[in-house]
Amino acid sequence: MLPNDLDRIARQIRLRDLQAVYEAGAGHIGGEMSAIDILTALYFRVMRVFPDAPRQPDRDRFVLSKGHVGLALYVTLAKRGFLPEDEISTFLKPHSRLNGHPNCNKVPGVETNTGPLGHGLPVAVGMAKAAKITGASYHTYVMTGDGEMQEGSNWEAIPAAAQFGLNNLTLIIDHNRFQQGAALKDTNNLAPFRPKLESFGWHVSEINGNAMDEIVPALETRSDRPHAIVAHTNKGHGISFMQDRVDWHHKVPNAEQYKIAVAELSESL
Ligand SMILES: Cc1ncc(C[n+]2csc(CCOP(=O)(O)OP(=O)(O)O)c2C)c(N)n1
Ligand SMILES: [Mg+2]
Repeated sequence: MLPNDLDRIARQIRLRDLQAVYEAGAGHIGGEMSAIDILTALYFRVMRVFPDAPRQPDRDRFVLSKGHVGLALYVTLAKRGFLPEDEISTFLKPHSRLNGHPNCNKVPGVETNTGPLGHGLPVAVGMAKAAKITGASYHTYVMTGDGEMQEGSNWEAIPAAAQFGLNNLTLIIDHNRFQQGAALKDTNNLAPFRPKLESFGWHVSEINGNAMDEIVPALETRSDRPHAIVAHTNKGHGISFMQDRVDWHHKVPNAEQYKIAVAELSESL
């Protein structure tokens, strides 16, 4: 799939995500918009996945460690054929499989439960290590938030991955510069990430995480070490009035804002 096609799919996923947040009256729209280009590249270009056989042993693994944006993953999985697209309208409804945070026992294609920040990377290290032990050929990808990197558990997993020589592991940090209620720089500012990751023995790439022509080659990069992609993104990317505004971490658009956002995202579908 070419970058232009991927961009079109990402816009469609953004639009469906926005609609679902509006209808459900809840969601984490800012961090969903920042992550969707990377999710699109993973599921529509880079990863080996089997929507009709989601547990196929050779499948590549993806762990959405920033589980609060589970909706973005559901929309991506639905578009890729893992679940019916019309199921998205059940998001957050009683008895729906599509909870606020992803549940691997309910949703096909979800590899592990996430939501409590700081757990996805340690789990992904385990998945990659398991592949080394068994000789399996799958690659493991994991996405964390930049605020999430403040969780100490990540900084135990990072040197372990280097020690184990996990060249079958790719960490993507969605570096949108905001966490919940504050900018990263005004709290425990871990940026810049690159020197810290390099000092732990990782191979590091730094990209525009909302530009398909940078995302795809970075995700396809392989080295002899675990690979971290510091993806510079915009929280709320694609919707002008949400971009880089701290309050859009989990605010829900009103009717007027919704109309504007739909118009912006529909522009070049
Ligand atoms: C352990 C833990 N503490 C707090 C929360 C509540 N919480 C949900 S999202 C969030 C902010 C995360 O910021 P970041 O990782 O930068 O995510 P993004 O900007 O991509 O939405 C917080 C504190 C949580 N889910 N888990
Ligand atoms: Mg963030």
